[in-house]
Amino acid sequence: MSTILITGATSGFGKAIAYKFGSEGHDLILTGRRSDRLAEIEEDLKEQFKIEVLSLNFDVRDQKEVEKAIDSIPSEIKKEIKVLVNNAGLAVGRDTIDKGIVDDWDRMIDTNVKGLLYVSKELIPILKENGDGHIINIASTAGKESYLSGNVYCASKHAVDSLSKSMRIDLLPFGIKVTNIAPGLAETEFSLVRFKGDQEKADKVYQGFEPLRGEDIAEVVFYAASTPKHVCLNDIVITCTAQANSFYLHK
Ligand code: NDP
Ligand code: 8X3
Repeated sequence: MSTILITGATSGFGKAIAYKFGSEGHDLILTGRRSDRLAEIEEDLKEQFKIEVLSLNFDVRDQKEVEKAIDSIPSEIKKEIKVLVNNAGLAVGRDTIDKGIVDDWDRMIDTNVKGLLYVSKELIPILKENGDGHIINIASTAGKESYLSGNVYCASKHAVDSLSKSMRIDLLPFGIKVTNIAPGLAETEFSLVRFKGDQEKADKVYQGFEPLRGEDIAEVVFYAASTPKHVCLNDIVITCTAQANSFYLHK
């Protein structure tokens, strides 16, 4: 059983992915900024599944912190890491570009693009060394089509889509698989974060249809990580049945 490192494991997709891999007996390295949540999830996973769980509490936007955290992983754990799930990310705000807030833009670009790069930079040498590595990037349907007032979030996810393609090419000589997963609307804390804590606004996003859940994404991530050594799922778009793409949602 290999060890899986999941960024943004304190809620939503990341948490669901942790429980899925944990239930299948994999050891885990979980990351996030909310240390109380990390500790709670770590304890529960250990108790339920009798697996090893290491929590790393850092902000993916801080390159030095990322470096320090990954460096702190004990070597006996490091050598078991085969899968990196780059999941940490967020949308902040839903303004048209002319009304955009610079701090929102920075948070999205720094987290979704630069954070993903910083974590990957630290993990790639480990995956190279260990062999049979796999990077799974959580992109979005927002990275396939830009929608009204999605501007910088959509751009950041287009960047993830593009980085997945580039990583797959650059890492070919090392046998590292790269899978891009692009989910559509899913009910997590995503909209609560996007609307800066406005629960009513967040809830409205998912009214009138059945959105995806974290568990749906976890199943897909697990499937992608379970294909034979010679098979790489490159790009997976997953929406709820009520959604066709960024533009068409049947309520
Ligand atoms: P959540 O808000 O539920 O989870 C986001 C996770 O990312 C949290 O664990 C959060 O942890 C972590 N995170 C955010 N910023 C940072 C940071 N600076 N440093 C470290 N960790 C961070 O949302 P989702 O589960 O929905 O989102 C997960 C990913 O899926 C994101 O990349 C999102 O863009 C993408 N996505 C979401 C969709 C949706 O509709 N929900 C659809 C398509 C893609 P903490 O706050 O503790 O740091
Ligand atoms: C999240 C899905 O459509 O809200 O990436 O941008 S969407």
